[in-house]
Amino acid sequence: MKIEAIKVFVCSPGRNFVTVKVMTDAGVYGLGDATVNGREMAVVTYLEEHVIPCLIGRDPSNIEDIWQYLYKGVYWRKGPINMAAIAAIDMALWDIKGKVAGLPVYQLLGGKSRKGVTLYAHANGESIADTLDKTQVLIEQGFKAIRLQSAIPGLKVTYGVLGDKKDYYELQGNRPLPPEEEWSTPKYFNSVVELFRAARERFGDEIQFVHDVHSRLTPIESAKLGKLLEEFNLLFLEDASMAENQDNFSIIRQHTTTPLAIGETYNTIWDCKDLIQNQLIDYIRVAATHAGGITALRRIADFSSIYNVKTAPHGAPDLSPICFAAHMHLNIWTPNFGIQEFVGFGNEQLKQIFKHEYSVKNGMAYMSEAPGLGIEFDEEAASQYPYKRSYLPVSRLEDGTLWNW
Ligand code: CS2
Ligand code: MG
Repeated sequence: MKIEAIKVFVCSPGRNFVTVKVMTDAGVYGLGDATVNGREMAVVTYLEEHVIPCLIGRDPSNIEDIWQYLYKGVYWRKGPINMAAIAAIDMALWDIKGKVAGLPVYQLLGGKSRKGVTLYAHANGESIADTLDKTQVLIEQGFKAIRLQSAIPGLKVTYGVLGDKKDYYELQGNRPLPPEEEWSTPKYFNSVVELFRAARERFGDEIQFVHDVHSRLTPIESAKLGKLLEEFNLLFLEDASMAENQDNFSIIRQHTTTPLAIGETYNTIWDCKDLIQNQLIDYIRVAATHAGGITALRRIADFSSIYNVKTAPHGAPDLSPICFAAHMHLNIWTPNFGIQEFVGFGNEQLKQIFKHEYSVKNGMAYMSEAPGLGIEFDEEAASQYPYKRSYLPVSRLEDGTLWNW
């Protein structure tokens, strides 16, 4: 079997997604997600101009060799654009291999290690009360783990909070230039601890809570927050500090037992090796799309399993259902799986384009037994929603200093 052609599709059913389709001379094809939020066309060009020409004619069954060829062969290794391109090809090759074998990809990884995949959902509110009301709805839907993000009094906009937008797609999909958002750590500290105190008072100790700091604090600020939140027993505090400096987490770890999660902005095992082997974190959150695909995440999961670190793959609205499918196969197999972030299967347009049989019940996701990744991409439906440039916001402190969004 040989790779005959590779097509890249960009569609915008509310927000942009980059989808790769690898076609073989045997008529079997595979799908991959290459979406890098706010820089989608960089990946498209990288794939079309630099990656695809090297793959035509190769044997798609040689997944590992192709991964090594694309990773080491570029010389300029790592980075979000490069690794998203590799990831999409990798996911598609696993999809093909599963279809040829007549098996869902998880069977090729080692079979099921659990009945279903535990999810955590998002509760975002304009106030603490609104956030808790949204939490109540999710609990009634059966979720046992919920991420709480609440608007910060005194700030016009807060990360994760929808404001007047109806969903994440409306929030993320229409930013012709990067919107500027204000951040104030003091104002954040004035409300974040109260959020979790109120949540524990209202919901008791059974529900698991997570919180995403989104890299906005310095290590000692994160250490303070971790200590203040210890009494509320979070499942984890995510992106507690800037991810580039893995040493940040040595400082945080000395001061608090609140579990730490990081990884959505990492692109290779090298970005998180020290955190994992020094047990400075408890959950690694790398995403198949941003960290090199199934082949790469399998390696990171195995490495993490030696150091008591669980996987908690990133599952934001800017990762396509193809990435969710890849995560499902990894999550059902990974012995040290922790939890999967879940923001729903998307809006109605998304459901027209990406079709699958994954299901969610009582806060758990259940596998599709279809061969390969178990997801289909409707090119005709996708063509109804052409690419529309959109950016992530940038953040500034109240004095205008550019900060971490
Ligand atoms: C967030 C993401 O879900 C999360 O944990 O950090 O929504 C993140 O803001 C987006 O992926 C950025 O594109
Ligand atoms: Mg995050």
